[in-house]
Amino acid sequence: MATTTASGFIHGAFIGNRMVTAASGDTVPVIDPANGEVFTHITECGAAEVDAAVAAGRAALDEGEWGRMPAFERGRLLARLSQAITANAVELAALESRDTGKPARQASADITAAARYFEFYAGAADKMHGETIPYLNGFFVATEREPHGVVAHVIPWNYPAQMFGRNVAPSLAVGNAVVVKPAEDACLSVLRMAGLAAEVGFPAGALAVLPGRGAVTGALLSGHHDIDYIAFTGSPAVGEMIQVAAARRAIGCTLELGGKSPHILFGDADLSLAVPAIVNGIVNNAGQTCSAGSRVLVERAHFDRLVGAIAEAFGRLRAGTPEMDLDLGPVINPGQRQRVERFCDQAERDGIALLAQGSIAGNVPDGGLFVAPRLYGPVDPANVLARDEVFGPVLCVIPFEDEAEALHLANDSEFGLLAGVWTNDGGRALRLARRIKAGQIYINGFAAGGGIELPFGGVKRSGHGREKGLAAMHELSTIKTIIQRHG
Ligand code: TAP
Repeated sequence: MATTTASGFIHGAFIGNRMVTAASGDTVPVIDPANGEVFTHITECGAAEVDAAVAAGRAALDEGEWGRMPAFERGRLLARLSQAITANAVELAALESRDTGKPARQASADITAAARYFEFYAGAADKMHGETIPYLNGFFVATEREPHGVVAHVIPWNYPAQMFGRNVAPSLAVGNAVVVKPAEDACLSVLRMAGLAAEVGFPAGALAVLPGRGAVTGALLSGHHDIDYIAFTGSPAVGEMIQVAAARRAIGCTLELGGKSPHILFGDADLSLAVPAIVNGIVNNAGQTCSAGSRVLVERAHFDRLVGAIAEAFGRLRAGTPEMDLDLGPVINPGQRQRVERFCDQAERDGIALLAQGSIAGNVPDGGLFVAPRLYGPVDPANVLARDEVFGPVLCVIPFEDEAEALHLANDSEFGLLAGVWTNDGGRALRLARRIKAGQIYINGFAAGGGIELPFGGVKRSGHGREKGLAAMHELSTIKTIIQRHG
């Protein structure tokens, strides 16, 4: 998926099952977060490429093989793509590590998850049923599920391969033509998987990938007059723009905008389960996870013991290059590192105690974008560290007196994506789970993002709509009602 031109080695866009470079000749440099150096360039798609991708999708639906393909055959193609991703997993994981800085094991797990998305939706493609509806005498009424049409998927840099699977697999499964705008910082695995889709037989136009900056390619795609739906994952600020772009044309959109997800940790919790899950929930992917568990609400009567156990584990964490394969890699770009450091500097100015700090391996390259994981607390619930999404390996602890205060603090956030409840009191856990305002609640477990089968998404400023599971197929399709008079 790359070509050599006068301006160097460039990763092109994927349109109509071919790799093309932008007519403008514009490119964007891509840095390796582990050493801060530019290692390749991507083409930057402009209006010509966005028009071409959307038109190819429209033609694939209206005139091409894709729009006529039976659901079970779509499923077979998805299954073949899943197998191709698995067969190329080593290469894809290496690309993902280079592009994002992820430790090798985490990148490899992400590729496995991407393949699993296609496997899951391959099996589901021909199992979306309509229903019949009793109506007036002399009428037969049935509903059927239809694709929206040409769907724009704007995805972020934190999990490029997983985001590709999470968005593209259900969207293709229901029969949409899909146009993906990956993030400029990390899109190489996405382009490679699009190439694999062509190799396994997806017809031209079913899938396009348009690299480029968000303010250019992303804005052109989300504002395009001929798209039928937008699925967006990223920051609340850009999410608002996407919602406005969708509203202008009265089309639907899904927004997944991150969170400030709490753990509620009671004194009776099994710490052998809770501590590793809480630590991993903020350290995985260097904390750059929308569903990271970034605040821990701790029962005050047991504060020292509970927080001591988390601090001990936090102090052992180590950051390093993908090849070192330690607990976390670098963050994605210099701006992201500055953002995390700003929060830490502010915490120090606010006099918040640093309870534990992990380390950065001594032999990482000088220009690497590494951040040592930090645990702060106790933090005032009104402090910016307790309220804003850091998007880095920074965890804060907040004490609570009782169940009522824990519930209040959990819900005292503009976000509502995930929550974890840690207690051996089953009644208490379920009471809280039912009253916390969030899209996913874990009890005695926590996996940022959770399984492929599990509907996922937020409430409040975390966004709306559901991804993953069969819910994603409902979100990415619409219902048509057919009413027939038969006399
Ligand atoms: P965004 O800037 O929202 O980027 C997400 C996607 O939207 C990328 O593909 C981006 O392209 C694209 N985009 C940017 N501006 C656009 C526009 N005007 N129109 C259409 N698409 C546009 O999020 P990010 O880069 O992932 O993170 C930015 C900040 O948001 C981070 O500092 C992070 O803390 C926070 N945040 C991120 C997330 C997730 S899940 N990523 C969740 C919550 C908060 P380019 O990347 O190529 O510009």
